[in-house]
Amino acid sequence: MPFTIDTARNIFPSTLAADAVPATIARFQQLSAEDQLALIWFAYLEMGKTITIAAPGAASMQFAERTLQEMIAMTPLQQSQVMCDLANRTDTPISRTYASWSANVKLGFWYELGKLMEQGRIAPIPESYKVSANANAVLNTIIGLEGGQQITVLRNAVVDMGFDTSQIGNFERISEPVTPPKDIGQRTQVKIEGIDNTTINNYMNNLNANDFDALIELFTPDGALQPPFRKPIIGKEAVLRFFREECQNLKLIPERGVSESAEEGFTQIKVTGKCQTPWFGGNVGMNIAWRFLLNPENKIFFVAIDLLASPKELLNLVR
Ligand code: ECH
Ligand code: GLY
Ligand code: GLY
Repeated sequence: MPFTIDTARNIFPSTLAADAVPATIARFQQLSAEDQLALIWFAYLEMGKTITIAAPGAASMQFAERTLQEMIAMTPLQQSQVMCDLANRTDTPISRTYASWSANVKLGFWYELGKLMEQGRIAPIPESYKVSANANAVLNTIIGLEGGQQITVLRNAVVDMGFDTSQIGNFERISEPVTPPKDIGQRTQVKIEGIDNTTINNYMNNLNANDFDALIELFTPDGALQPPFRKPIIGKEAVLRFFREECQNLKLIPERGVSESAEEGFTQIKVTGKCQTPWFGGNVGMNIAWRFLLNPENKIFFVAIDLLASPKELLNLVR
């Protein structure tokens, strides 16, 4: 039987992803908007003791600037209302604008708001705010997670805020400009123990070099990429857009892998290792598995990226 995207998703089924992340997000979504904002504030302060976040590039901030200025001019009550509307996904002009932003623009917006809240230019979360018992339990869960899982929970919480784009129809998507790929002389080459496959090496090296045009040519026309805790993104056009919008300046550090032949001349390859986001650099290493399915021409038909449950999973290369 030929592979479909659905059957491809099940390769290497013993891979253990960090299910704590979607489980925690689901509990978070049940909380009131006030509790959600306060919880993130307290989580952010707590995490700030051990990990530092890099300032967003100016390029990604220019898009949020007008909305930030608009908020600074509001009364504190109005400012809190805007934040609650975002968490509640209420249909307001700002919630619509927010929904049109890429993940990095949304994160940059909250990064700036956090600074403004500290300075008192945007209504802070009152120190005396008492979160509900449920919110407190979710907060404690988040504090107990490993760093890569913590920042994934935070990222997902932020990305899910704002008005639901599927209810807007046509709108202009706003994301940072795409920077040119790294010069050939600046590029790094990965070495993966147990793997000697040009497509896999080129995937890692091109992604590390921000060379998305070369990267996308490694995929079949109907190929798909499944980011952690998300549905597959299908087809070259959509995958290329994802690379340009969400994958600049990542650092992939694959360590080891296993390659096996699959049905119909396909090859399945699992690689484990680490990945860093430009937001936290070397401060937070995420434990990652890549599960590739290559067609007989060595093109990528499917790749899933999983955030692993624990560092122990880095050694799990069984089928
Ligand atoms: C304050 C209180 C009020 C409410 C809010 C606040 C601000 C919160 C802020 C949060 C900032 C959070 C950030 C999180 C960033 C997380 C980044 C992650 C990146 C993961 C990337 C991965 C990449 C994997 C991939 C690989 C591939 O091979 C293909 C592509 C891809 C406090 C004001 C809200 C400021 C900055 C988790 C795993 C390896 C799939 C991308
Ligand atoms: N400094 C993180 C970013 O702009 O993506
Ligand atoms: N958290 C995976 C991504 O950047 O899409």
